[in-house]
Amino acid sequence: MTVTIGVIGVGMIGQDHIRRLTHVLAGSRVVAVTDVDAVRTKEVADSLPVPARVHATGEELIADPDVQAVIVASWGPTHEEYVLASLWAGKPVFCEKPLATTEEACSRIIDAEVEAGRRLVQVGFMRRYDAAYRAMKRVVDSGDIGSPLMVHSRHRNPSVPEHYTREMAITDTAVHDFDTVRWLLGEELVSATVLTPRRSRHGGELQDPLLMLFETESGALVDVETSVNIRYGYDIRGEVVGEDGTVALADSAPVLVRRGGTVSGRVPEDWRERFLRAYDVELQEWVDAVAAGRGATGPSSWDGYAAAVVSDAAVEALRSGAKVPVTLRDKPDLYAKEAER
Ligand code: NAD
Ligand code: ISE
Repeated sequence: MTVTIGVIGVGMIGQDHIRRLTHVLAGSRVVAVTDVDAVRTKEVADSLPVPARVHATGEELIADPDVQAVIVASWGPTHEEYVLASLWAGKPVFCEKPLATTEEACSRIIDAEVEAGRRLVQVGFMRRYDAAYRAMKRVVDSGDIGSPLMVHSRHRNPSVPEHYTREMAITDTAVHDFDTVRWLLGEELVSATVLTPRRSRHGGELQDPLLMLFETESGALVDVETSVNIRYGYDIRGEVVGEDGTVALADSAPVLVRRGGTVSGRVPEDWRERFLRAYDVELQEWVDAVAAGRGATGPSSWDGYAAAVVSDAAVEALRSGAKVPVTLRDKPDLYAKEAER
């Protein structure tokens, strides 16, 4: 069966997902697209081997009977309305992170999915599909390094677009680290503190970098660094320190060159390069799940909600300088027995 997909938002990641669905992955076809940028939408639609239908709005695309499943890749504040509309239409929806930009909006999505009675939403936390992160989780789960005591997470971007605000270092960037740590440790974060070192001269008005500290339910400590103007490349690092050992992501350079008394290796240019294969696996597993009649797999609305609540607490901690508690609503049964991916 070929899953027919409609894509809302054809910017950077929307186009990248369309490319992989069309030229790399199996079992799906992009049949419809929409974006508030009408010129870009038409260009993207016409570039496909079988040109996609262009819709004027996301709502119109979701209502299209030829669209079996929806990808939401528009700006974060627009996600809620499209995910809710997909749920009300009973269509599986893959939503890029963040699921939505506020706790309340994520909660409304959870309520609608619970009402639908089955999982239909998958959130684009692609690190869970990265081979290195998966290997790291296997080590943690095996117990070989003992109980996790600390996690160090480094999230470095060479630069960010002009519209990027200081809160986005938390809501748009570190939100990946929040999900990764929850998934790696299998527990929730319960408090947030944010420290602000001297600003990088490359960040303009941005408070960059940030150093965040979180406590987990079991009492482990997590520190997350965001540096979003680091210039030298896109660098993602992680380490779990356990009672009996540690596990860390290895350097992501495919080869190291030794020459003239130095060792050097490539640092990825951006998220597309660093997580290329992770996005492939993520979307293929989603397509396969939809084709098999399962509405979703992997990161759920609950995961999107929990990451958003941590983001909200960290934003408050950034503004107040205080330690802020993270308080989650009760977890609906729908999400209780999720695949531990
Ligand atoms: P982008 O600005 O390149 O593209 C966003 C597109 O959405 C633009 O073309 C814009 O015109 C369109 N848009 C805005 N409002 C819309 C609306 N109401 N309806 C339809 N289209 C609308 O941004 P991007 O980098 O592609 O990011 C898009 C989303 O993907 C964001 O939520 C971002 O956080 C997420 N993202 C995730 C990853 C990841 O690693 N998983 C990487 C990049 C971006
Ligand atoms: C971007 O939206 C992503 O999701 C990337 O993975 C992240 O590294 C970057 O900071 C975000 O802006």
